[in-house]
Formats: sequence, C-alpha cells, structure tokens
Amino acid sequence: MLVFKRLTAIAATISSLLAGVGTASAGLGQPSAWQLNFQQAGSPVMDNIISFHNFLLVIITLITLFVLALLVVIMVRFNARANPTPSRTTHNTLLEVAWTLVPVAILVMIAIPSFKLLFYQLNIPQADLTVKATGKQWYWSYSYPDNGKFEFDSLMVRDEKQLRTDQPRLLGVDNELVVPVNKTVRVQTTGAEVIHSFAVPSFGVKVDAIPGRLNETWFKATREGIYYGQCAELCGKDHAFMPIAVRVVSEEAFATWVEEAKQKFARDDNAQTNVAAAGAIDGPVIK
Ligand SMILES: [Cu+2]
Repeated sequence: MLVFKRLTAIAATISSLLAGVGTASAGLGQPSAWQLNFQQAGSPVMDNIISFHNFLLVIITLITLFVLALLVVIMVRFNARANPTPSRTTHNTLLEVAWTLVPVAILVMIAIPSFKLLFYQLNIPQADLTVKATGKQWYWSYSYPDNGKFEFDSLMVRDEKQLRTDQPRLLGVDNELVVPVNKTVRVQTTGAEVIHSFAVPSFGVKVDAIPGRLNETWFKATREGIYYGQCAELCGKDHAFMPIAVRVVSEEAFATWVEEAKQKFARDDNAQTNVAAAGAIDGPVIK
C-alpha cells in the first residue's frame, strides 16, 4: 500500500523530530537516558511494530488537529457574541452519513496493517532453534531442547560491584540466554508457580509464562549484542528484579557456547536446585 508507506515515512520523520536526541540515542537492546521513543529494533517483528506505530502516530495527529480546528471554529464563530441568533438546524443527512463512514474507513485502514502484524507475530516461522524460558519466583530458567539436556538459571546481579562494565544496573544477569544471530528462535514459555511474562522490547516480544501451559513466540535477532528485557506480569515481591538478558552471538560462537554450557549446566537430577528460594533472601544473591 503506497499510502501506508508514504504515511509511515512521514511519521518516521515526525517522530524522530519530536523525539530529537531521544531517537538518536535510543538504545539497542536496552533503555537509554531521556529516551522518548522505542528501543531500536533488533528483529523484523520490532521493525514492523515501529512502522505501525509511526503510521498510527500520523493518524492520531491528524485527528487531534482536526478536532482542535473544529473546536476553535466553534469557539470563534459561534459564541454568543459573534452569533447572537443561533440556527435551529437539527439534522443534516449528508453530514451524519459522512461522520459515520469516515471513522469506519479510518478504522478499516488501521485494522488491515494491524491484523497483518498480529499474524506476523503469531505465525511462528520454521524455527532454527527452540529455547524454553521458565518464569520462576523470581528468576528465569532456560533450556535448549534441541541442543541437549541442560538447563540453567538466570539471576539478576544484585551486587552492583559484581556487574560487568557492559551490564546495566537491574538488568545484568549471571547467565544470559545465548542465541545465534540471524536465526529464527522459537521461544516457549511457562511459569513455575505464578504467571510471569517474557518480554524483550528490541525484539518486539512479550508473551505470558503461565503455569501448566506452554506459550510460544519467536524472534530473529538481526544484530549481535545483548538485549535486555524484564518480566512483564506482576508476579510477586521481586517482580522487578527478574530481568531477561539475551546475548546474540555468531553461529560459531553459539556452537562453542553450547558445548561449554553442556558441561557447565549438565543436569544433575539428584542435586538440589542451586537457587532455592533465591528471591526470599534479601541482599546480594550471587551464585
Ligand atoms: Cu515474573
């Protein structure tokens, strides 16, 4: 749709003007100071979400300006002083048909790209890799069903002194979810005890992690780097302290990491969980 593309282009310009420095410095994979816009897109889904947002921004701006103009005209031309003897007109068929059909047309214009985007998010393409994320109170556990029997816990680094220099406060974790770049990753989520939600803004991903259910979503990271997200469903006391960190690496680096992870996180079914009641402990919890 040419109109859609044009509107989107205009909107992108407007929103970058509005956001100013915000856009220029909006982080990839993490929030930035004074950020006004979305985090940069790191996946095709997020690219589409941003385009759709820009398209809606044009529509909402035009509607707001139009309503404002109508209000100003009414206030100026039809106030008691300027218009002492008001018209007694009550119906205008043409006008009534127009103010019904025009909003319908606008909604249809919004619905078409909206449904396209929804289906794009929900139809999971042929996946190169599956990862399973289990939300727990209050950390995430990840397993790689395609790559062997290992599972590991990913806990927020609570002691700021332990943060790597590239790790933001409250987002850095001890064990990141590692995935290869430019591969379609299917994410399956479930909750261990309450509902959590797996959300990574730069990937345009947010899916509930519900006990007793397996939800699915997908992303395809187009650039290497670390992408942060957070649990997005109120899940208890430490809801704010169970970040998600996805490290996107080259295919070779991923293969190497898998071999290491198999050793490091080999599942020992007799062992006690190493983070039992991690969230219940106040203060630093470092593995
Ligand atoms: Cu949670």
